[in-house]
Amino acid sequence: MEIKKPNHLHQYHLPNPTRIIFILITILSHSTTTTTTTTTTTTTTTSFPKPPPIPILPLPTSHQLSWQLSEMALFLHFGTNTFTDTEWGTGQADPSVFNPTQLNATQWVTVAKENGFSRVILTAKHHDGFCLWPSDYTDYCVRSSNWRNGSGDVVGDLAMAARENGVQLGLYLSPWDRHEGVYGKTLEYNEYYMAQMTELLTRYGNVNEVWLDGAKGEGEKDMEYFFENWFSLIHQLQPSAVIFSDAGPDVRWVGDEGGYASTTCWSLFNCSNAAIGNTDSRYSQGGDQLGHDWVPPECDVSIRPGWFWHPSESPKSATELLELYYNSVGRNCLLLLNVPPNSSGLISEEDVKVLREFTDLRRSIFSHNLAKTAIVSASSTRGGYNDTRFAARLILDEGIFTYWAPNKNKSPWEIYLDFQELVSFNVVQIQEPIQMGQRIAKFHVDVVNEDGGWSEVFNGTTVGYRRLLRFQMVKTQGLRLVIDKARADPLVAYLGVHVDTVSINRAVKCNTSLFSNFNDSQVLHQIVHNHTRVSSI
Ligand code: FUL
Repeated sequence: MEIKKPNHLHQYHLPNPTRIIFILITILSHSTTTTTTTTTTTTTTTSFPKPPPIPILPLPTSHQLSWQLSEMALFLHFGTNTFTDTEWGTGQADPSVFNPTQLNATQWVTVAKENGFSRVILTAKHHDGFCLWPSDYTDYCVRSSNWRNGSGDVVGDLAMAARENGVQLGLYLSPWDRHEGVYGKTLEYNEYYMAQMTELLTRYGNVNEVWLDGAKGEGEKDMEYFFENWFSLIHQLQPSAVIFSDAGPDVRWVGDEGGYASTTCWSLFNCSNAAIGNTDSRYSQGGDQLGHDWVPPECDVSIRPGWFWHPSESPKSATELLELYYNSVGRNCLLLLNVPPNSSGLISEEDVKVLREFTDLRRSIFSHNLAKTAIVSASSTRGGYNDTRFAARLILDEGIFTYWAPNKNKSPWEIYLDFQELVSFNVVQIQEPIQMGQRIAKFHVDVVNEDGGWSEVFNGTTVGYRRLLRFQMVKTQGLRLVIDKARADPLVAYLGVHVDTVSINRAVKCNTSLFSNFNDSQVLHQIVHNHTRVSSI
C-alpha cells in the first residue's frame, strides 16, 4: 500500500481528531501529575521518583534472560553418522570410522561468532551412543577411534575454543542410546546416563545449556528416565545452565523442526501440561497465556535437509535463513540453527558463505532504524511527562533494560512516531522488557494516511522479547503502535522501523503473496518431525 503525502504536509501536525485526543490525554496526564506533586509537597516524599511498575509473574530467571538475549545459537550435529551418511546411527558403527583429519573447533566457533550466534551446542552423544569425549563409562567413544590416535576430545576442543572466543557452550546428551547394553534397564541406564552427564558438566568449565531430546524409535526398549533427578543434577553442577526439553524446565521445544514459531507465542507455559517425548505440539508452539511457568521456546532447524552432514546435501539459501529468522527470533524465540561439520571436521565453505550472506541481509535491514530521527510521544507516561525514566523516547534505545511505561491504568496505550517527513518502510520491530513479565496480548500498528487519519497496516497478539512485523511497503509521515490488550499495564522497550527489499523480491520471485497473511490470524504451517517420534518412554 502506498500512502501518498498528505495534501498539506502539516496536516499531520494540525489537530485531526486523533491528535486532539492525544493532546487532551497529554494535558490531563500532565495535570494529574502536577496535582499529585502539589498534594505531596506537604509530605517528605516529593523528591522520590516514581518506582518502576510491579513485574507481572511469571518472570524469567537471570539464566533464561541471558539465554534469550543470545538470540541465535549454532547447533553442531557431529559423530559417527557424519562418516556413515546416516541420521539415526544404529549404534553398531565401528568407532574407527570416526576420523576427522582436519577437525578445528575454533573454525566452528569463529563461524558462529562472526555471524551473530553467541552460543554453540554440540551433540556430545547422539542416539547411536558414540561419545565425542573420552568417557570412563564406555569404550564407544573417541578413545576407540583412530582420530588423534584415540587421544582426542571433541567436547574439550569445543569448550576451549568457545571459552577463548567468548561464546557460550551447550551440550546435547541423547537419552535414547542404541549402543549401550544397559539401555532398557531403568535403574542401570539412569545411573549410566547421570554418570556421563556428571563427566560433561564437571570436566569442561561453564556449560550454559543442556539439550535433552525426546526422540526414540518405534518398538525400542521400554524404560523410564528419571527426569527429576537429571534436572536436579544439572542445576546443581551447572547452576547457570538452562535445560531444554519438550517440557522445559527452563526452555521448551517450539513443537516443530521447521524453524517456525506460532505468531501467538507466549513464554508462559505449564510444565505440568507437557511430557518429554509426548507433547502436544500446538501447546508448545503457542505457549499459554495463563501459564504459571516461564519456559520460552527454542526453534531448532537445520541449514541442510538432514541434521548430520551428508555429501549429497546443500545448505538453504540466505533468503530462506532470513525467513527462518523472521519466524523464530521475530516471534519471541531463540533460533537454534544446525550447521553440521563435515567429515573433514570443518564447517563446509558453502555453508559459511550462506551464513555470511544471511548476516549481510540482517545488517542491511536492521542496522538502520528510521524511528531514530522521529519525534516520539505516547498517550501517557508513568510519573508524568517530566519523568524521563519511563519516557516514550526510551523506545529508541537499543536493548530491553530501558522502557516506556504508561500511567497506571491509563489506557489507551499508544506510542506515536512523527517522522517529520515522508518515509517508506515495510518492517516494524517491537520489544517488551521481558524481565518485567510478558504483557502484550493484542496490538495493532497504524500509519497516517493521505487524509491525515490512521490506516492499519498490521495487527497481532503477542510481542515478547522481539516481534518482527512485515507488511506491504508504506509511505507515510507518522506511525502509531496501539496496544489493545495486555495482562498488565504494557511496557515497550524498543520500536524499530526498517526497510526490507529482500522479502519483497523473494515474494515477487516465488509469486507468493507473502504479506497478505502476515497477521496473527494466520494458521501455522506445521512441520512436526522426529523430535517426538517416540513409542513410550
Ligand atoms: C531429533 C533427533 O531425533 C534428531 O536426530 C536431531 O538430533 C534433532 C535435533 O532432534 O529429535
